[in-house]
Amino acid sequence: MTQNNLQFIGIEECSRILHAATHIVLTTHMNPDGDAIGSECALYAAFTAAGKDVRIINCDAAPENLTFLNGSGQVEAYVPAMHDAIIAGADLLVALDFNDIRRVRQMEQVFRAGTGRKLVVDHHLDPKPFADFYFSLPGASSTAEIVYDILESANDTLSYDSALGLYTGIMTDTGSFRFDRTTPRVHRIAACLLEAGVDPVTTHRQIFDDYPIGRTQLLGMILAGIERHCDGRVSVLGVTTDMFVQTGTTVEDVENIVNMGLAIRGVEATALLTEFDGHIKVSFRSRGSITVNDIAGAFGGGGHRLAAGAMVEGVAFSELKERVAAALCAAVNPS
Ligand SMILES: [Mn+2]
Repeated sequence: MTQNNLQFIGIEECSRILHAATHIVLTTHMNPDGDAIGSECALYAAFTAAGKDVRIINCDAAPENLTFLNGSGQVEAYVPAMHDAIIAGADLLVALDFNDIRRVRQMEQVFRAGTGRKLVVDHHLDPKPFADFYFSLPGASSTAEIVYDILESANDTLSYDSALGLYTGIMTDTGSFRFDRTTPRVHRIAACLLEAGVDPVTTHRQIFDDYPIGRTQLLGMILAGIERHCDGRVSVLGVTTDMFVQTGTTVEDVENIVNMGLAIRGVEATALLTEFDGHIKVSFRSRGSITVNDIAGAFGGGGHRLAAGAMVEGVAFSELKERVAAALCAAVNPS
């Protein structure tokens, strides 16, 4: 099926493409999250077991709270001199958990130049042209759910290492099984992953309850500065570089904090602005009355209906905060 000239494929063809490859490079988006790293680790375990040469090359290193994943030690942060030849020589490049090549930042050129087949496996809306094949399921809870389907369709026994990565991806992208695409099927898959040996208590603790003190101090600063707009229907949170310096934290420590903006009675939509590396990341969340992927699109980004984001450069932090608040207010309160 083609749409906007993109080649959309189903699970059988996706599996055929994966199984036909011998030298595979897996990659994912900047600031990788549990779904990104978990999906990579799951595929890494399955395909190395099948005798393939697999490398995980990302534009950013794995966050510290995901280094317990078996396979996360294989995640390599992109260095041109080390990795350009490997990417150029791969017969398959797999883009996991993103659908816009700008999301790999400094790896964009080498990815585009690669002569291997390029396959997107993803669950975000509005894929952009840069790959040969798109296995795109915007209704899926997570990329890990899609990877589960791929591995299951091969009828191989799911290894513990794969199961741990998939559980991590599904759990983190569903906000610990509470976001809107937490379907009966998601719980059935989770059950299979527990049967494969995953310990849900330890896994959740390793990801969410093992932060350095600075993260909690940063959270305090962010929450102290919360703004409410249009009669409390919109909230906006902000993190500046200065706050990272004061608490000894990094952008990794902001993961999931945006959801706290929605935890307030009456709030329908929220945004979190994060200033780092000379740009500002804006994360949008909606409780359901409005969709935020189009709002993120107006700022040059995209994502899901209820969770989306954008990277903005060249706008002052306070000005962008006002613009974001205005865009959310206009959406919840259309004139
Ligand atoms: Mn995801």
